[in-house]
Amino acid sequence: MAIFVLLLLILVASCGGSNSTPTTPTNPSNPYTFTLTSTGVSPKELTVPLGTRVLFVNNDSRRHDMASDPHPEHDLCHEMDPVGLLNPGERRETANLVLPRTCGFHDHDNPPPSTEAGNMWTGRIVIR
Ligand SMILES: [Cu+2]
Repeated sequence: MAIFVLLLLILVASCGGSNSTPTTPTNPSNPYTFTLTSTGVSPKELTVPLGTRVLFVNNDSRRHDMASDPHPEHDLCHEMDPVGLLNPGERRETANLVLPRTCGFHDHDNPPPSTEAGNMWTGRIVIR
């Protein structure tokens, strides 16, 4: 019986040491991030330095098709083009924002009544 208990202790001890592998985050968070939830885009505006890529994260349960203003042409800031359709849980970055200007954007599935604010699915990137 004593030998059985000893074997059991060795078995338990050897199992406990196997989960010490360090985990490194493969996707470091972008400080310039717009988050989409059921209450809309947050924040509504970000000021970023030249050359920045801005991340869009869809934490809503619905899809959102993020596009540059104006609707429906989407030709103000083509750096927004890589973002596009984000299904729930998806995230994607813009291209490098290299021109100092303000890029308005919106959810093409929930288009704004005009290019102005007043819609929960609109926002602005101020590049300087
Ligand atoms: Cu649109």
